[in-house]
Amino acid sequence: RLDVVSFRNNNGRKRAETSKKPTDPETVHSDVLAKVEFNSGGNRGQVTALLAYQGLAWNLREHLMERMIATQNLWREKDPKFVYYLSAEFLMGRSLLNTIQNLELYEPYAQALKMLGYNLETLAEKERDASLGNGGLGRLAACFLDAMATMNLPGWGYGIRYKYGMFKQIIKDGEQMEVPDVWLTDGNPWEVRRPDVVFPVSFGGKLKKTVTGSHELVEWIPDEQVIAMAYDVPIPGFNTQNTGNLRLWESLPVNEFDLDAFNKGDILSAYNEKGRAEAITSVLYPNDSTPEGKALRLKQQYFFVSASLQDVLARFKKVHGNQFDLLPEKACFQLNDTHPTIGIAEMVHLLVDKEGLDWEAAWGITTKVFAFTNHTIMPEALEKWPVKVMREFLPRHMEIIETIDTQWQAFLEEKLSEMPKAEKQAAIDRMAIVHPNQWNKEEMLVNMAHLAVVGSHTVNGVAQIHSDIIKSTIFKDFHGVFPLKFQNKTNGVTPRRWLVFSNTDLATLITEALGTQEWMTNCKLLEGLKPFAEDAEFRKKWSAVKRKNKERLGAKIRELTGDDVDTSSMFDIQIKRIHEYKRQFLNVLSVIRRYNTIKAMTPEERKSVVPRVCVIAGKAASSYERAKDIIRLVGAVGDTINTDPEVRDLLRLYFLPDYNVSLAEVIIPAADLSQHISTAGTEASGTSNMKFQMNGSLILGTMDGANIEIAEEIAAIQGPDAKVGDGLFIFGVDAKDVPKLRKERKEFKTDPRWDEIMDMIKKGTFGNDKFEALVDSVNDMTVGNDWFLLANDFATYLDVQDEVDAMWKNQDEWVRRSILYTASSGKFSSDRTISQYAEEIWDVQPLAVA
Ligand code: F58
Repeated sequence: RLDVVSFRNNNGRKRAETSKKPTDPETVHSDVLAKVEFNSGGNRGQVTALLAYQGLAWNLREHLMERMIATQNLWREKDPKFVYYLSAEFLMGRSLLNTIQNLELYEPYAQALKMLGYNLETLAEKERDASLGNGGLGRLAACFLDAMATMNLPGWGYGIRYKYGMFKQIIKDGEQMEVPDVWLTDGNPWEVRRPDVVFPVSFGGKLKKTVTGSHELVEWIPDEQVIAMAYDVPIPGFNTQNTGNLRLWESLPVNEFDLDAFNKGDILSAYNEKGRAEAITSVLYPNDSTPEGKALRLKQQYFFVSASLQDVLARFKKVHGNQFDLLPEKACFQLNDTHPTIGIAEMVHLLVDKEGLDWEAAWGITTKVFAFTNHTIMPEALEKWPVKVMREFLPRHMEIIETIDTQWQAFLEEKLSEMPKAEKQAAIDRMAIVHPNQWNKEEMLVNMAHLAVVGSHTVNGVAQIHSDIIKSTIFKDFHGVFPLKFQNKTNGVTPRRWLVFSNTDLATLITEALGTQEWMTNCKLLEGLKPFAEDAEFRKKWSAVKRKNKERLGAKIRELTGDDVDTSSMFDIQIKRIHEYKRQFLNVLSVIRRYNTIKAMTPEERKSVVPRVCVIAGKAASSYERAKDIIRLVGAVGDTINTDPEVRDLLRLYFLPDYNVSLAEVIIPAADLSQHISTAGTEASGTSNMKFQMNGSLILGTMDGANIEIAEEIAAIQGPDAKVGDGLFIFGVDAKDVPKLRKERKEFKTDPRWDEIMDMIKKGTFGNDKFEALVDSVNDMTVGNDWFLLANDFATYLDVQDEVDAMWKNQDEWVRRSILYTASSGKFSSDRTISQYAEEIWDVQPLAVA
């Protein structure tokens, strides 16, 4: 731990202390005891682990609040331009260690805890993850908040305080079961409830119109109203006093209960309103396959966006009164995917209906303050709301959207006036915001992505290839009209959580080598590790750290599965949401192939096999049957392999349950190899690939998403002779060939090894299931037609797996590469991403508390 302290002392740089709170171990100890006693009524003599955790957290929250208030005071005084990151998801994970380390208070807090009889790391595990997100998109939002705070950028996150976050995944008899994530039972010491910050949010009802002269006044008379109450979650920056804020909204009834009904003796319906109001923020993304589910999701989106915009406008008006033309100089709203897009209509509604601006002025302001990020081209994820649903819940907004659409189409008429008539009309139809459902022409839909593109000044993808693809596919026509609107912002991840705090030994070694901890906020400095890749002594230390991290993961595997694994084996990892396009199935096929190969070997031949421990983890959406089949297959194949005495010393396969941020923090630092094997053109970016690279895990992947840019950086650090792909294990078809290959898949001649494995699965070799639907999805052209081209990539995938084995046998080279991975990972810090957003989209400048 001493080494770790050395990078906590801020390089001797002095900085102004705004914090008055003493932080010596004795004071912290007595402070924590006071919290235990006064906040939770605990007994000083019997501080349970939970009480100790809570006491500590409450104490830390005071530090955070002090800093947050100083930050907000400065920002209020200077009135800089702010960015508001609107996101239905923030996948924050745990806060305790992240806070302590960001505030550079590790030593006194660890000591204070020792006095209480606890170890800080052990205690940290008492905290429930804040899992207010599904996957990459939600975690990206969390990394962005970290970067914004660290870089002193004036900005807040705005989202939903779900009572139940991402479900807990339990595996029962090989099958995924979803259990509600009851994360708030013990309270949440990291948030501050703000009963003073409340806004009404309305739904339903009808419109009343009065015409005076040429002016039409529209009044929305809703038939349902709830209250949005704020919770503030302070976001510590690293190596700065600045502390950001994530404001999450909870939905409450306007009246605790209906007194009328109560008095009439109808006790049950007296509580109805309460239940209905609270349902809005109760669960993260409820199943949207039923109309009720759909309606609730739209309500969630409108709920948090409306509260956020009202909040921002209220603060703006305090300073600038009604000078709304100044708004674009003071505020920018980043839409994290289409989920908050209804904000575009809400802004028009607030400016026109509430503030009395005329349409042109309101629309002009609106298009100057919104910017939109797209995260996927998967059609099922591109939100389209039935006009019927939208009109029922948001009649005024539906009307506003129709007006926007009419004006948009009129604009296109003019803009495309050179085009032949039929062609022009087709283009206009393709770009319409409100259009018929392609499967049911009777039904009209609001295309939220189209609304977002029309209403925003900038549209960006999340990796270069993805930004290029959206310009030539889903937004092709729009790109033709507004070429300059489109940008790329390659994703990034916070090196603090994903390297410095989750892999402290590696961070210490890096700091020792570079002689500074500057790299933690200036990741390009990691390039300084390059010469160390050639230093045998350093490589030894590097391997020792990896080995220790593998011991830690080994212990976790034992805890979760009861099995011991050999930590000298290669740890081969694939962790991400389970989805057909991410191709966990392909991974399992190669594990089966490996199993077959080992089975066919003589004992002598087996001596040359590279032992592997394969780990897969991730959640499947509750209604996604094919993804759930994949989980069952991993379990069944794992059971066969892990209990086979001829094979289990050379190969293991585990599915680790309940993948979340905290589990990722243990897995990633321990990976030797990580797999990012989506069909080229399907994964927008990926972000775990960046986390693995930072932690020196070699990458086996396709030329997809950010893998491509990772490969470019790894090539660049090797010098001018290296080609993109050198140093990684790359395989698979090219994104540009995918459409053609899909058409030709029927004629594709599958590899004999593929056929053999399919037969094995179908025969019921693994468990008592034959996985028919799953097998058909990649073989039977009448059912599944192998949309993600597993068969096409199968043979090259096996070849590249052989290359992996060969490379592993040359450990010097393997470790050399591992060091070069970390050395070349600087680009993928979220600090870089955020500074590009700040400069190229938001026009927001840092403002640091002195
Ligand atoms: C992910 N999207 C992309 N969506 O798949 C990934 O390539 C990218 O790196 C990441 O965003 C960040 O840009 C993603 O995570 C979701 O989780 C949706 C949320 C709403 C429900 C459907 C899934």
